Amino acid sequence: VKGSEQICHELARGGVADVFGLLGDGNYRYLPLLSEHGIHFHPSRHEAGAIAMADGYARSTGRIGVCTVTHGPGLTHALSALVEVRKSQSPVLLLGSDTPTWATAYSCQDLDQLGLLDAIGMPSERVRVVGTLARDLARSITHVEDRAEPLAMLIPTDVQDDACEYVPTRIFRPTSRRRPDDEDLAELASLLLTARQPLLLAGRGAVDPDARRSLERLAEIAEMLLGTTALAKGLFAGHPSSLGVVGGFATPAARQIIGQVDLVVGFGARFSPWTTLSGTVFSPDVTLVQVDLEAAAIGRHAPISLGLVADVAETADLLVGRLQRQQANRVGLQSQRDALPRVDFEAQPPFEDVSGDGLVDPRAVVRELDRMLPSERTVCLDGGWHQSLPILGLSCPDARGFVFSQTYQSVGVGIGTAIGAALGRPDRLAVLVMGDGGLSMSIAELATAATCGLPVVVVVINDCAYAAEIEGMKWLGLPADLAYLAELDFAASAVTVGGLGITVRRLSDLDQLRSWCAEPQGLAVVDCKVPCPIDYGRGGEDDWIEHIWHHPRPGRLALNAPP
Ligand SMILES: Cc1ncc(C[n+]2csc(CCOP(=O)(O)OP(=O)(O)O)c2C)c(N)n1
Ligand SMILES: [Mg+2]
Repeated sequence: VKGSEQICHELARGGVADVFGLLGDGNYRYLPLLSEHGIHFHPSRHEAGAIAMADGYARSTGRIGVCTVTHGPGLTHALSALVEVRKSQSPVLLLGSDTPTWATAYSCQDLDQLGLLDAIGMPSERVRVVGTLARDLARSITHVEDRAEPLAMLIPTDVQDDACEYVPTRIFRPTSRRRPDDEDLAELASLLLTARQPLLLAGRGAVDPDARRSLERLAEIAEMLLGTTALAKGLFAGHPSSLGVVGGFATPAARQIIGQVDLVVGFGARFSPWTTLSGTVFSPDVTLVQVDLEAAAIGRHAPISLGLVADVAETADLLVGRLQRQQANRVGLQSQRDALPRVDFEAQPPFEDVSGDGLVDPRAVVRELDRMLPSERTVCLDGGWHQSLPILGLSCPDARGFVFSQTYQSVGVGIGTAIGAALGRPDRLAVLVMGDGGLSMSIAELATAATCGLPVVVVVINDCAYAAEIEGMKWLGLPADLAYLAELDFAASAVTVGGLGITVRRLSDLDQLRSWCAEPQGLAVVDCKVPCPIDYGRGGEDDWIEHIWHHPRPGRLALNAPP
């Protein structure tokens, strides 16, 4: 059996139903065969889009996202999206390729791809002979699923052409959940029993319905407040003890409570500068505990008093059992939940509407969208000054309904993730909020969105600027003229690719989207003409941007490292 066919067999056996990619001689040997194996191929228009599609698919479904690009330029095009995948530890398998094993380093598309992938920290392998291909592929699928981290597998073109006897590989899937150390568990239980106001903080490592149930049960028994990192927004949606997102994207009401807690137990949360605002979001004497599957992640960003290297759901279940057996009550007997002010901590913060003169306030747009769009939605975002809008203004049904693809802060990957989410969760409407700079950078994928077969809404916060850079340049006292852009008509771009284009200069223009929502089909681009720059009422140390883009001020830098 030829290598190209073995690839299809192994993907099908691994349960892969969808593959995202862009054609080239590195993958056209097997892409036409996928459909015979019941696998759908979803083409992108740029390789970064293909990676982002797999990423959005993986995050919105919890399943492995598989993508493929050709070697050389295909891989170099894909890089920024790949770094995002790597930094977010998204379960994405990249099926790369390579020039034939006999090619010289002077072949035109030859490149030290393993070196390149190594430089971005991406685990990667190169298949050497067809005899190991099936096994290598089966291993790589289990690796991505088991470790919940990406992997690149490079398959040279001659290996795809070669043939050998095909022996289907037995696929080994881990079943047991890693248990925490007993002593650590006892210590955590006693911390919980003596805490005055404990907070359970869930991160991306806890984004799973199974883990959510266990964590909510623990919060109930141990009377903990609930919060999430930005990446896990929506995990506790609607829960009465939920404060929503903790950190730079917390609502003002939630932030007040967060500043008072004395114990934070992070489950699959890594206390990044976004979550802690470089250490300033919690009170100075707070105790931090971290539960994470990866030992090296404990204490990476913040000083941790106790670290448990274990499965989050398993740890929560064991804690519940222990607390129940001890029949112990916390000292602060009064339920924290009852003591909370009666406000919706996750509601969009109040703002002064600055709409007028043919421009709309994007916060008003988002508020309207939140009411209008079906609640079964996947909210996706991109990077820029506008980035907080969907986080603070759009609710999502659960954590899989929120795709935060901005760990690397690479502008332009959002559209790919939205298309991947649309394909992965056809029961939910994919909604993307992005800037005019980000969309012009990745505009090729509007065509992909229009033809992917599922509805996608792209809301453009069109301020004719790289607004985030205006703020950054102003901060340094520099003229910001270069950060202003010519006005583009994105509604017209949508029409060009066969989608619906809506230009929004006043809120009533959104009525067209309301009609579209009755029976959503294809691509809808909502081009919102907004003032620039908008003062979102942030600034200084309270601003999330301060903790990501600007260099930390001396004295506060200890916690400032990538999320
Ligand atoms: C790939 C990439 N290029 C450049 C940047 C620098 N950058 C950060 S935000 C930003 C502005 C993005 O403009 P837009 O999408 O319109 O969002 P806005 O800030 O205007 O809301 C730029 C250029 C980046 N983060 N990523
Ligand atoms: Mg802009």
